[in-house]
Amino acid sequence: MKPTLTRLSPSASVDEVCEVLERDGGLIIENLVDEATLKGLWEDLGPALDDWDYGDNDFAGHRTKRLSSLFARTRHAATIALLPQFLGAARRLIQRPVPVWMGGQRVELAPNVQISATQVIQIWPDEGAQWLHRDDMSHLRTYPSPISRVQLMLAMSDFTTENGATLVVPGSHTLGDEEPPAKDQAVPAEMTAGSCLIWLGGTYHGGGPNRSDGPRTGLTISMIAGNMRQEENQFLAVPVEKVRAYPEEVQRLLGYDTCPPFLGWYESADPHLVLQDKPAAAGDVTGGER
Ligand SMILES: O=C(O)CCC(=O)C(=O)O
Ligand SMILES: [Fe+2]
Repeated sequence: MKPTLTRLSPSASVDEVCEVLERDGGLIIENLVDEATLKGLWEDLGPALDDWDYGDNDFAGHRTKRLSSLFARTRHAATIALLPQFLGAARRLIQRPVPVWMGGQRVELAPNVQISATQVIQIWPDEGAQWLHRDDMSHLRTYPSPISRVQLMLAMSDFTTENGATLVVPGSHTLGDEEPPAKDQAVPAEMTAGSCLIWLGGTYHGGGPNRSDGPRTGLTISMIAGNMRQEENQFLAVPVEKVRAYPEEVQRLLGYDTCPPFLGWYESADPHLVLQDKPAAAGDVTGGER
């Protein structure tokens, strides 16, 4: 029997989201994003998408447009990254403590989370199905594996079976490395504009084939553990003056943060200091003699 994707309402709690994600590896939250945010995203991203070229390989697609650097292109990217069920679930599932010895002390340290990749993916008519994959293959994860990536796909237009709704294999997040994903178990994440698919880095999925006569547009943001390299280089993607205009939580999610105990330091200090107006001092990060 073909599995299904659980659908939750926008009032779903982080507990519920985590429970379903751990069980199924993916779910849909219907009508999570309001009209005004959707409209703002289209205003900010639509013109660039119109001018954008298609991809040029089998993974990125040949009839698919991919627009990245979203935190440089639209402030609404922050609204999506901060959706409580998405960020809350990512924090809960990724920030799991790991025991280490610090001298004679057994201490538990948990990673922080950070934004990994941001992209609008617009699949045009006659695009074929993308091959099923795990997104955390970019970090060469082997399975079984702790959860290190949680991802969201916002439907900026309706997602249907005909127009290329993301294909998801529920339950595939627990498959071992030697087990290939079962194509016949892939379910299209059909959802209306404003709804979101959330899935784990280990869940097999892929862009669906577009057999309709119009494009399908989705916006994706992934969260990963802070001790992994960001897939999209956010320090190059988002100019620092744009980073400065975001709230501190977003700045830290973009990578201006350390992962416990001290990964990512700059001048032996918290890299967030480069965004603050601090006088240069020894050990400070805002300048001074090196
Ligand atoms: O566009 C989609 O529905 C999914 C695309 C995808 O999974 C990817 O490019 O990694
Ligand atoms: Fe993917």
